Amino acid sequence: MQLEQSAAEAGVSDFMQKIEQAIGAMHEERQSKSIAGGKVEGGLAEINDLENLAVIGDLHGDSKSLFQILSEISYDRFLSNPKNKLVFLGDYVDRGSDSVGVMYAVCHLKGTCPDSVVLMRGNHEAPAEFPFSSHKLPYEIEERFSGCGKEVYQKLLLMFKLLTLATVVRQNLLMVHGGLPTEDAAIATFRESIANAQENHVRSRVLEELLWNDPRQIETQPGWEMSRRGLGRHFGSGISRRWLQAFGTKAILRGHEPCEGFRLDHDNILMTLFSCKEAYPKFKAAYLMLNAEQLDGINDARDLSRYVRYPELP
Ligand SMILES: [Mn+2]
Repeated sequence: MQLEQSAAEAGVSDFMQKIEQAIGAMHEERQSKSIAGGKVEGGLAEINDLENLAVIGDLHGDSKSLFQILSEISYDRFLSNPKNKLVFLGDYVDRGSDSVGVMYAVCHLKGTCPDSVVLMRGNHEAPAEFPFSSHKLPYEIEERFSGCGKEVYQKLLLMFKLLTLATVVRQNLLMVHGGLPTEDAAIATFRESIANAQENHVRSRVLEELLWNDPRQIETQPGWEMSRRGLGRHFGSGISRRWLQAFGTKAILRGHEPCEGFRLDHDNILMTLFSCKEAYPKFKAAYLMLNAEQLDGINDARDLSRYVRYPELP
């Protein structure tokens, strides 16, 4: 694959250019408040008019999984139709060996096919004010582009601010990276709280919760508990139900936790999808591929699991 080779060989100026093109595309989307078939308000994308949907979960620097999935969905043809959407759930970097290659590729896809690609934000693309331990991206960049690491990383931080925080498709599917925010005020103002989460992240927990939360079985009030991750919270099925009701959607799709390709929680209204293999050899990589008719037919996340595919990895 040409893209795979370019990602492996790119020099610093080529890489910087890809990041700038992705920034330009995402900036334009926020200015015009639109993407083909839908609307964009800050960190929230809502897409109604759609033909096919593909979703890729956490990659964590696993460019082999990424290029295998891209080849299986025939990405050139898939992305040439602006009514098709390839959505990434975030966590492109860290843990695996090729964060730079993955970032190069996803920036290229967003830069060249802005209407068919949605890049969501993971906790590994968090603002610099969220210190967390496993962030080796800055070192990997410096290793590859010695002497230019700082400059490249600063540019990536600018790009991270523009990544999508929640994507709603056909009023059926609500996608986030980690989980749903637990506070009543965030749920009451659901569209605005997500749209403005990046801008409000110092005084509100919404961004942190979208990026870090995990679904758990929690029966007791207030329906959430602190997370052992140090950031974010565990949320119960009551919180999931309230968000589904707010958006009028039927299922929640998120990444953030390794699993056997996918996992169902909260009485099958929530699916976790994971797409990387390299850093988690004991788990499975998977992705999702379905058309609008199939999406319209789902009643919960269990129905979505029919459309989970496993990339043929060595
Ligand atoms: Mn994550």
